[in-house]
Amino acid sequence: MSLIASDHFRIVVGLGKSGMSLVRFLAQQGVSFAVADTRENPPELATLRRDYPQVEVRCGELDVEFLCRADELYVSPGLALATPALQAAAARGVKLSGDIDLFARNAKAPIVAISGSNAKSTVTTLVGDMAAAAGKRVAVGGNLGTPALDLLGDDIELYVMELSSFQLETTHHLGAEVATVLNVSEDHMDRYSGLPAYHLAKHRIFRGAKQVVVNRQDALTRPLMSEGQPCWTFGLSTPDFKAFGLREENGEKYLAFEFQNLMPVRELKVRGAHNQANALAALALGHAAGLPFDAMLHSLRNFTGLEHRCQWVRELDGVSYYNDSKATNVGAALAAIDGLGMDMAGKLILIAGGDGKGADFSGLRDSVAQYCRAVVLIGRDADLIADALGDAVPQVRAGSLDEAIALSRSRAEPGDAVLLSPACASFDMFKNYEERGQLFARAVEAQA
Ligand code: UMA
Ligand code: ADP
Repeated sequence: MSLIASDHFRIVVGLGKSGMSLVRFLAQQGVSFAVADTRENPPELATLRRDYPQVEVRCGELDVEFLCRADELYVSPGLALATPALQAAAARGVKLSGDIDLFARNAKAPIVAISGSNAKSTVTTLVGDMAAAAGKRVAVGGNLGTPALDLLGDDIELYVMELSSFQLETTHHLGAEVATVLNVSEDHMDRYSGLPAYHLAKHRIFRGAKQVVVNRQDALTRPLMSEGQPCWTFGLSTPDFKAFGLREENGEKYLAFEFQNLMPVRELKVRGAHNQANALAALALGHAAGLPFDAMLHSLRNFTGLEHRCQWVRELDGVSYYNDSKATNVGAALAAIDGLGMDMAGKLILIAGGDGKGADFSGLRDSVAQYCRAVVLIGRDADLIADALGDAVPQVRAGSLDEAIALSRSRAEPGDAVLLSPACASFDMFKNYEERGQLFARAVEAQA
């Protein structure tokens, strides 16, 4: 049975991946709707015209009168709710909602919901792997790849969802079996008025959650209003009741739950303290969702990490090269600098810079001073980073990734590592972070 009223008229605003999944879903439900997009030629326009020629589409500047024909607007995550036409429609009583609300209303299996400024994709993938290893029919997606509505299926036993703050802004009720905000640090400050607004958006993930998972090392991950649900925690400290953490015994460090050691940390294939925290977060979420430890530990032992996240590329002249192109904000770059820095004898040559999205880079200074030999700056906001780092370590500018690699190579000493961890989005120089990471890896591999 459909959980969507058939006498209402809706407009899907945005015709990218989310918008197209909404179109498919609404058409299948047999409800009436139209589509709008601020772009003249949105990515899915040809598909819509081919598969749903009867659906009305308006491209270009949003028309408030048109939007007000709807009872409800399903707004794509890429479009800010502050967009004046959306606000004008809302002021006239039109409900603003999104694909995740519809997904939550129609999902019949428990949902593991994962947000956070960083590590969402890594932890979501891990929990998905764990559920599959436990023999569950699991659907994994959301901000990570497949749009939520495309995942719905009667045979699914568990949904593991990565949710961005953009998707959560339009989510009124999620009702997850277990929800977490893995960490909170500044990101997308070009879209939010400040950290409090971004934090509030992320915390909508806890609405209706039956259980929560909290990061002991980040107070901003605690639900603002606890509804008295069971609360599991993770962190790098020694765990206590209902907690996952690290315990050291006879010189060996273990991933541990309460007073039980689960597996030695050295059996993880991913590097750095931040990845140990990610493994613990995944264990906590999986445990709350009822997954058995043997299947979860099997997945952890086999997990080699996702592309562009602190990914080892090669060794050259005794220097390791890491591609962390996915570090599009300061928190992610800090995790990589600290995580790798404290794990190695040598120093880091950091390649950073790009589109800073209005971030404050001063948080990088202490870690750069502690772990880096030099910093090579690229991209539009290189000057902002240079000012924030001051005289922490020597800095040089590069006009391209190739030049950045050459400059890094000339400064690195055996035992060092060159780390591309930009702390910025890539759009000023590249199509996306994947292209930036691929070009870096290719150029590093081509070095003779
Ligand atoms: N746009 C317009 N006008 C519109 C609608 C969108 O100009 O009317 C622009 C937006 O400004 C944006 C771009 O189009 O730059 C894409 O927006 P979209 O809402 O159409 O995006 P989708 O294709 O639906 O993809 C979205 C997520 N994208 C964003 O949130 C920007 C994808 O996450 C997600 O995988 C997909 O839904 C399926 O759920 C990507 C992302 O970058 C990976 N997410 C951000 C991040 O991880 O930092 C939040
Ligand atoms: P997201 O989906 O939230 O962007 P990813 O798993 O793709 O997260 O990782 C994004 C970036 O965050 C990577 O550059 C990675 O090195 C960094 N990162 C990974 N784990 C952590 C962590 N626990 N805390 C902070 N940053 C992290």
